[in-house]
Amino acid sequence: MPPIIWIDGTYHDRNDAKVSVFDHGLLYGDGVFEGIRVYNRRVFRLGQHIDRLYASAKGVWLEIPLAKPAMHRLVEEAVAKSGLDEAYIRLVVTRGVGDLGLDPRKCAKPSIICIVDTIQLWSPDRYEKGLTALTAATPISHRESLSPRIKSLNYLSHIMAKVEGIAAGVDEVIMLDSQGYVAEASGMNLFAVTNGTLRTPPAYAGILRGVTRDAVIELAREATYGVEEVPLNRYDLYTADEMFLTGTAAEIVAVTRLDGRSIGTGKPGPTTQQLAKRFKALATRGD
Ligand code: PXG
Repeated sequence: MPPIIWIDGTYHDRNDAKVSVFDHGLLYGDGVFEGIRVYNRRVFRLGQHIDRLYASAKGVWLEIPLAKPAMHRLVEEAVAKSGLDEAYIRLVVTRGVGDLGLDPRKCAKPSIICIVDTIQLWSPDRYEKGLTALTAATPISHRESLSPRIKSLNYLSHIMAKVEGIAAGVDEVIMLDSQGYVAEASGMNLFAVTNGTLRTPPAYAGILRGVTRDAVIELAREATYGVEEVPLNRYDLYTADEMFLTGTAAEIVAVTRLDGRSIGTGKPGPTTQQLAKRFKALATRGD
């Protein structure tokens, strides 16, 4: 019965699935994670998620005590055990138990956690009407501070941005990078559509390279849309015909109002709708 929770080799019930207060994942946000979807009992792009997890770990000098093929098997086994057709997987690797100092060498062994559960998405009316958003004053972290390409356990800047959105009564926030270019939403990548061309910030510039973002770029090219990975300003969003966000949890969702301006017609546009349909087909097909 879900949730299925696996910690360092043992399955646990929700009530006894616990980590130590000396785990540096808790004490310092020292660790990495992935959020992954299951459609029709098949894990969507597990290979890409596992590659990103190991790259994030490498980026923070953390060696995952499990080889990639074994991590693959662990996730597949946990999903099978859940019996869920549609699910959300949270894979977490923490630095492990250490002392109260921040030295990671004091942590004997990283902990691996795998949770399989269901997920609450935006309500259906948000997909129909699109989201409202504002530009947050909180920027994403500088690429040479904590690289936004690392999916780390430290999400405080994204949470602070989210709090700005909550305080202002909008659904989502758009975050800028430290140079003022448009970067991403609180847990989603962003696209602007102008004259049939999709534009999205370049992944190497220091944003999370989303698995959904990559899939949408492939689908858009298949559908003969132009796709450009270019630095974007807020002006490019304000003047776009359509704008949408992509993420594992949300899939594809339109933004129809940003900083008090209507984007395009103020309704989810045809390109967004078409790509959302194509994404659903791809995800349920499972490749
Ligand atoms: N940017 C950031 C900062 C993210 O955290 C994405 C983009 C989209 O990437 P994927 O690979 O999912 O297409 C993410 C996604 C949530 C949530 O509740 C989302 C993420 C992490 C934690 C929670 O929506 N990551």
